[in-house]
Amino acid sequence: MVFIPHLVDGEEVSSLDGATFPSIDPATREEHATVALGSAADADRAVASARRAFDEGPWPRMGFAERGAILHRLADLVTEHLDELALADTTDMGKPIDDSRSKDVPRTAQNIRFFADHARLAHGDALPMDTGHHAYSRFPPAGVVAAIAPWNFPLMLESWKIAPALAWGNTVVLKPAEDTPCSATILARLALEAGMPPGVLNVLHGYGPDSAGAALTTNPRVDRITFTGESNTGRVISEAAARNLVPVSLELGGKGANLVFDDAELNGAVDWSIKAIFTNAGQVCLAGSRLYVQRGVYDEFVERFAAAAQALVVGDPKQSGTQIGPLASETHFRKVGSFLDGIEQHGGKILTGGGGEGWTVEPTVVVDAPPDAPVQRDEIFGPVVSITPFDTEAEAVHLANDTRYGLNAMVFTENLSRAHRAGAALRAGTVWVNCFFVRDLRAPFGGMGDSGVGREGGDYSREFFTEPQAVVMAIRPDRA
Ligand code: TXE
Repeated sequence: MVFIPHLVDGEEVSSLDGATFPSIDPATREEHATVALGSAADADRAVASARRAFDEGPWPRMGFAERGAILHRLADLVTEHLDELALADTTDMGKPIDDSRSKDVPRTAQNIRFFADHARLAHGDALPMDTGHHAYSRFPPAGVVAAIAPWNFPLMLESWKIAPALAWGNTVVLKPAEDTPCSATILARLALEAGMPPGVLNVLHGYGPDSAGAALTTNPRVDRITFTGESNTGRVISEAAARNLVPVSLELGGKGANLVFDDAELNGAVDWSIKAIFTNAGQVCLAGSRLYVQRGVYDEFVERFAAAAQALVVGDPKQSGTQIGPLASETHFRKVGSFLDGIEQHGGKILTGGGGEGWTVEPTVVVDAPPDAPVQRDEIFGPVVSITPFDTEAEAVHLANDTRYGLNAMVFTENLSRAHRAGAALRAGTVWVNCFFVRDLRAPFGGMGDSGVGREGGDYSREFFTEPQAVVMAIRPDRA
């Protein structure tokens, strides 16, 4: 059995009390690794290491080019270890291996490179003042960052947090989700190999509430908390952060609305809508789980969409060609199952799917669900979509905005004015028109309402991971 240690101050270590927990492969439902189970004392040790590396170590004092070179070497190593990293995430949480290989790991390397370059090339304000002064801005690092990560895109989302934090000169304690510990430890080993000084990137394994995760959020020596996960967890973390007056960035759940108008190019709309809900078995905060289709194309769209859903390859996630693997854990499988059990009782009709073997749920298409049914309101985080017809643009926008979430929305139309109009009326952090999932890493990413607080990406990440400083200088008159 593989042992997955913490990584603290450049050393691979067990928990102080020797405790461990199992990591379960959801495809086999068997333990595939034994993981160090962090306690509050382990969290303190990891924060102390990051604190030392920040207060005394070379990392925050290096130039951007020097730090950037180490980050680029890390990205090179991530690419060299693509197979190992992809298999780690797939084994931990059941993501199809093709996706791990072609999306998660390459995007991890891309995140690291992007933020290394972004920090090196960024510029601030230079403000000549009328008063004989000159003001300019600086962006010193914030300090020690606690990064608490989810299990749905383990490595990719971890890199989305730690890359900007590191590029701007912070030190980090990363707590991966308990369901997906393996790739983070590999990444931290690669960071050392790339030349990152000990203590700059620490990895702490363990659970959230009353454990390692909570201990990180209450530690007064932490300067920033970045979290992705459940909305209610976000509330708890936000309260803990408020006590220490620590800025917190929360990327939480979603209930993405996907609007397909009569004039949409239907092949593309079907294709993107399938990807929007069934990628990663729907375990995506951005999932397009509420599909609204204009009446004129409703019947044809539903028929083609259901056929495409049935054609997806469900099976062994380690097998190339599989498009839908098992859900990430037994707990999550049971949660999705309880939503499925309630669909018909709440007035919905399952057109296709609903079953599955082991912890797998087949792509499930629901119609006729009333607006207040749980399938329309709650984040299921599984391969389950509800389709609802609409008549007018105003009605579609109203339905889309009738949610406590506000992470993302999609619009499929060939009408340029409608695309802009509807896009502007949608309360969502990201609006995709005739596409899905496409990202420019400079753009703001985040949500409103129950979907989170703050934005990440490009300058937005800089804002969060630094302490922007104004310097005002008096320019002395020439006395000569
Ligand atoms: O999330 P949690 P879970 C949603 C999705 C899913 C649900 C539950 O709906 O079904 O959340 O997933 C750590 N202090 N999303 O239970 O509990 C925890 O250890 C500090 C949406 O996995 O939020 C893990 O590392 N840390 C989503 C991380 O928080 C705490 C991604 C996420 O766990 C903590 C994942 C605490 N009190 C789930 N409690 C998205 N937005 O993409 C937990 N943690």
